Amino acid sequence: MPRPWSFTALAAVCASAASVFAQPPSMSYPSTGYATPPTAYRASASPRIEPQPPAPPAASGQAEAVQPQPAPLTGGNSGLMPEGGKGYGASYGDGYGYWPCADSCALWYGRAGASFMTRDDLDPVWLSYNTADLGDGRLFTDQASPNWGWGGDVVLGRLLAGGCYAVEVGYWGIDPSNRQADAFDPDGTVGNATDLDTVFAFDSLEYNGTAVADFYTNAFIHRLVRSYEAHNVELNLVRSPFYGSGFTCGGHHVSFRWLAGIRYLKFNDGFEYMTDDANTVFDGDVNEVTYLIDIDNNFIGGQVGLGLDYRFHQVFSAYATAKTGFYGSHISHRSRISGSAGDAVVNNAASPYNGQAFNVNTSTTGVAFISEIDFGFRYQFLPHWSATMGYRAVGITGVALTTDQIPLYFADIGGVRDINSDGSMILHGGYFGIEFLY
Ligand SMILES: [Ca+2]
Ligand SMILES: [Ca+2]
Ligand SMILES: [Ca+2]
Repeated sequence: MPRPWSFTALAAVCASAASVFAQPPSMSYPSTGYATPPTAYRASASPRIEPQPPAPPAASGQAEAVQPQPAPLTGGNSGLMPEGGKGYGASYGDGYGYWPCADSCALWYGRAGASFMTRDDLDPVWLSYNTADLGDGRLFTDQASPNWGWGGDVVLGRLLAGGCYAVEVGYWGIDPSNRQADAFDPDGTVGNATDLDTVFAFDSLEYNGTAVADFYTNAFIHRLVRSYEAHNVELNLVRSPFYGSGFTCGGHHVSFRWLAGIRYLKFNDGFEYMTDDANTVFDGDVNEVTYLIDIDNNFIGGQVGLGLDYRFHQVFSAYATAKTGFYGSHISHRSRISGSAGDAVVNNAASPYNGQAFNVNTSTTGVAFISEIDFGFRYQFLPHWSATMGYRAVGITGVALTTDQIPLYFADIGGVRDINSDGSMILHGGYFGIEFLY
């Protein structure tokens, strides 16, 4: 692995190698169909080099030690860093980057891009109905089904051991805009037999001296607002890494990677079920009540993974990765029923929670599994640069979701404090980015 003080020597080696080798032997390429490479990478009119046995590492800094091997190109999970040669930058004769498997000048790689992802929705929860027809559900949670959202998607890797390993840190996240669904009085006239009501009894809860249920019954409007947010950070040790090909120096079109590391994933789930008993405008007046649930799931744990790379063309490759891990979770939860006049409170002398507010902040710890599959394609459009497009799906068990916290009996504050964290969900979607290796 090059040290900073040897950069100059290696750079000289690479530069001399680039002028010596026109292209790897034993390869034939179509004469058209590829973009003309930058002049800096175009080969000179050097003679074709006949196949050579693998050369020793270029530790001596001599040009003879950096001859490309005659092996065919392999995937190496990238079109960026082929194996074969021992001299970085040895040959870009046809606009392909024949990068070495080891002993490379390259130390860093990365990707900067964006993801466009969503979460799966749960079975719909029924919230509101028409008092004249119990079968006429007016509001369900899936009417505010999860949005798709954009987010950053970045990777930074440092090659180790001549490119055979890398330490890689990555981030992706999504923060979509909220979804909202409204339900109105079915016939437009509040106070008759055909009115808007909620399926929740709200039991003996009172808000501003009146039963909470009264604010939801014969209401002008019910509103549901749902939100979620996810952020993922990983630190992995990668064998035969993202761009590396140390594992595939023998030269195959198919290669494998493995990885092991740690992951932190934060998933927030938000839910607000609101009512307005005076008009259809939510402006904070005392006749408006909101039932809010907000949950932060934090997962941290170890994972292992396997990757498969397949180069099916000089500049096109495909890859797939599977990861799984075991996680500890820390979950914080809030449930609250309130309005501008304050919190709803239990008004039931027979209840152990009499007088307590329905405003609960609790947290818990647990365990979870997180697994991910990821596949995509890579197009190397310049020797140091690729464009990538892929799809990932992340499955999580042991997650606390808002709609799992709705109690059967609202006055049971103790039951509301207990967090139900046996849910599962999937985050999935596409991503794309520009990759580099230097
Ligand atoms: Ca009505
Ligand atoms: Ca009412
Ligand atoms: Ca209002």
